[in-house]
Amino acid sequence: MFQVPDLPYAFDALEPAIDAQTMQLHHDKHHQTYVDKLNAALSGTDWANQTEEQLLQAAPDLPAPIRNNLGGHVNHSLFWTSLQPAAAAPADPSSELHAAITSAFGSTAAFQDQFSQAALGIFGSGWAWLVVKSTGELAIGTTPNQDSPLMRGASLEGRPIFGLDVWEHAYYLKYQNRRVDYIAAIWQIVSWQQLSMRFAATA
Ligand code: MN3
Repeated sequence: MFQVPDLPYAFDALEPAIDAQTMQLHHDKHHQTYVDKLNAALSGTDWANQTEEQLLQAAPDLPAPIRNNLGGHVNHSLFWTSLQPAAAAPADPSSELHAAITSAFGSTAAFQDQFSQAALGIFGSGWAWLVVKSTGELAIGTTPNQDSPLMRGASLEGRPIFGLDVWEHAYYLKYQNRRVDYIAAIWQIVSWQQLSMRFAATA
């Protein structure tokens, strides 16, 4: 049985970038629903005894209700820990991640601009990602719906360093149609510490 992880901070900890009501609904309702539906879809099937890693590898063969809700669970679990209260620095990537970002995109500011443009350009619901490809290079990309870069055969495959939820439920209460403002605010609450730890783990 999969479970929703606790948030590592209070619902209002990401204010004003993300409001408390959005965080509560997003975590307690949306994420919980993905987990409930995932567990229900797995129940009584041959997939029920598989680990998360095994299921992600089996993604092309999974029934849609398992695949979609698995992605919802995996993506949101990564999302919560990608963020932190704005006051809880460090506000910069590690020297290793900084060097890799500079090599791949030119500068941290250029990375943020390219990532923001990718997130802004998603048509409908999906996620924007910074991943480490199998070649070891950093790349920016997007996935539709709840597809995860960890899923074999996904349109973007790699080890996720940062994922941004650009479904409307992630921002609509506060930002309505202004996705651009939501994306801009995210950079105030990105946990560079977490992103740097994930990057170090891919080395
Ligand atoms: Mn979401």
